[in-house]
Amino acid sequence: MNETINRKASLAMLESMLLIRTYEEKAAAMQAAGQAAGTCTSIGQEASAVGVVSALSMDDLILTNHRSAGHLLARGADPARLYAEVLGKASGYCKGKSGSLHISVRELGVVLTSTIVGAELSLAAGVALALSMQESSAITACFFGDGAACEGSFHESLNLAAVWRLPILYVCENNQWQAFVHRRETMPMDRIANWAIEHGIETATVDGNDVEAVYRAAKAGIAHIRATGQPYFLETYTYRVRGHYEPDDQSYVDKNELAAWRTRDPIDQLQAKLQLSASEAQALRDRASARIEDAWNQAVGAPYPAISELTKDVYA
Ligand SMILES: Cc1ncc(C[n+]2csc(CCOP(=O)(O)OP(=O)(O)O)c2C)c(N)n1
Ligand SMILES: [Mg+2]
Repeated sequence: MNETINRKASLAMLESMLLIRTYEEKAAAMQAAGQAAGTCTSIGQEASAVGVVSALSMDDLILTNHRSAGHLLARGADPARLYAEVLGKASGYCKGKSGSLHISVRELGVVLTSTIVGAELSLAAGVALALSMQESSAITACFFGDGAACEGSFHESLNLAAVWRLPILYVCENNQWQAFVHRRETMPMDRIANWAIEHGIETATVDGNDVEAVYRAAKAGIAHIRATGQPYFLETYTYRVRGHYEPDDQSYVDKNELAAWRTRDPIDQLQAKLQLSASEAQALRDRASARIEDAWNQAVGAPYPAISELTKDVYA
């Protein structure tokens, strides 16, 4: 299947990537200025989030990991409510109680953000099983990293999904880094999809910096899930351009490798492909900046939760 993408759809994906980039750059800048807590950005990986999320239906469910802002914004999350969550404000999606690392947004079908590396994989199997038992046609998209693929829960989840025929779109964002350790040091091969093949799961590895290629591959994977009732494994091959979290001086990073990947920036590449004029491109960037500035100001001006909220929404 080779899904055609019209110019309007490509422009929408470009705008979505720009919004994510601007949101995360602002979050990092505010951390550096001492005005926000540390955060994990997905700068350089925006095409993976936008390509996959654009291919999903709104009734499909999403589970994600600590690098989740791109997935949330691509799904339509309000950046003001995301910033409010990071700042601990009452208007945050989880009333300011989750920060960026545990956020869930029920109305957007984002079931959870897992900070336990690999936990989203085992939970995705349960979520997909629940959908199957409800005879829902929705699928479960599970985003995780190459580091999570080194956890035992990765193989447990893939095995169960294959044996129980669970409608899961596994999205492995292979960004070459696992905190401060390069992927080369933790696994013997380059393509994580090879492990999924051994579990009897159909796979594709796609250029994770090409949003149109990611979108097409995700559409094909989703069609496979719907046609066969089997899981599908999509590996988006990409690179984490900033540090593991903010702040991170990246002193451990190979400068040549980083420079080579910077030339493959997903936003620059799509902008060039669409042959936008300098003023058209600037207008898109200005629009993203204005929206993010407004979102930040809204979040800063929002009230903190009342003291009486302190013991609500907690287990003990
Ligand atoms: C079970 C567990 N072990 C270790 C950590 C610390 N930790 C947080 S993120 C991370 C790296 C995860 O790498 P990857 O899955 O590739 O995701 P990425 O950060 O590259 O997006 C580690 C080791 C954790 N949160 N949970
Ligand atoms: Mg990684």
